[in-house]
Amino acid sequence: MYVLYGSTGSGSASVEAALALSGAEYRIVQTSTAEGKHLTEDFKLINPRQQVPALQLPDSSIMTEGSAMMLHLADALPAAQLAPLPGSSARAQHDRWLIFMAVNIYEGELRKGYSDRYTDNADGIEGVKTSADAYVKRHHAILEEVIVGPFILGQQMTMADIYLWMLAGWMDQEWLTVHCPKIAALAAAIRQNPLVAPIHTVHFG
Ligand SMILES: N[C@@H](CCC(=O)N[C@@H](CS)C(=O)NCC(=O)O)C(=O)O
Repeated sequence: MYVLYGSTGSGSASVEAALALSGAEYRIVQTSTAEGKHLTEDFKLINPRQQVPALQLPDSSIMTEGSAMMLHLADALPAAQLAPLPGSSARAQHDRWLIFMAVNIYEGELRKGYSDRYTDNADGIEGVKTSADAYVKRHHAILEEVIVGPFILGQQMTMADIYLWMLAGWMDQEWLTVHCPKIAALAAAIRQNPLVAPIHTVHFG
């Protein structure tokens, strides 16, 4: 049994969808960041960084970093075929774009959401937010150009696409539809998957 420590609308959404689509047995431990549930001493033992998602594996070990969870689940539950074979060129491209999203887009979203953490000067907070917004959009635009369609690598939906569905959920939907129609269509297709639809509603309404 997998145990996912997650919070509504957070980075745990993609891991929850990946678990559901992989047919894994899992349960969610609600760790609402809005209510400060991640700031307890107990949760610090689970993730010293005090962030969600955190994932307990069936052997009781715990991992953090959502993008690493997506890669791990692809390999641990290969029957779901949510990533190209390890070692293949297609897998290299898959991992490349998944990490691209984690270190650029997700990180940029954190600068938007927690702008005060990125400056010592209260007057600088708004600037952090607006530059992060432009940064996130620039990286969505880069991704838009490389999407083969309908999914990032072509016909097969992968963990990278599930991760992108989550990132797309955090975007201004009007901007996304106008500037990144391939991302908007990919996210809509994943949202309509019967296993993802209820998860989408919980996280994005
Ligand atoms: N690098 C981590 C980032 C995780 C992260 O920033 N999670 C946010 C929610 S999306 C969080 O827990 N925020 C609460 C806080 O930092 O106080 C990952 O990719 O999993």
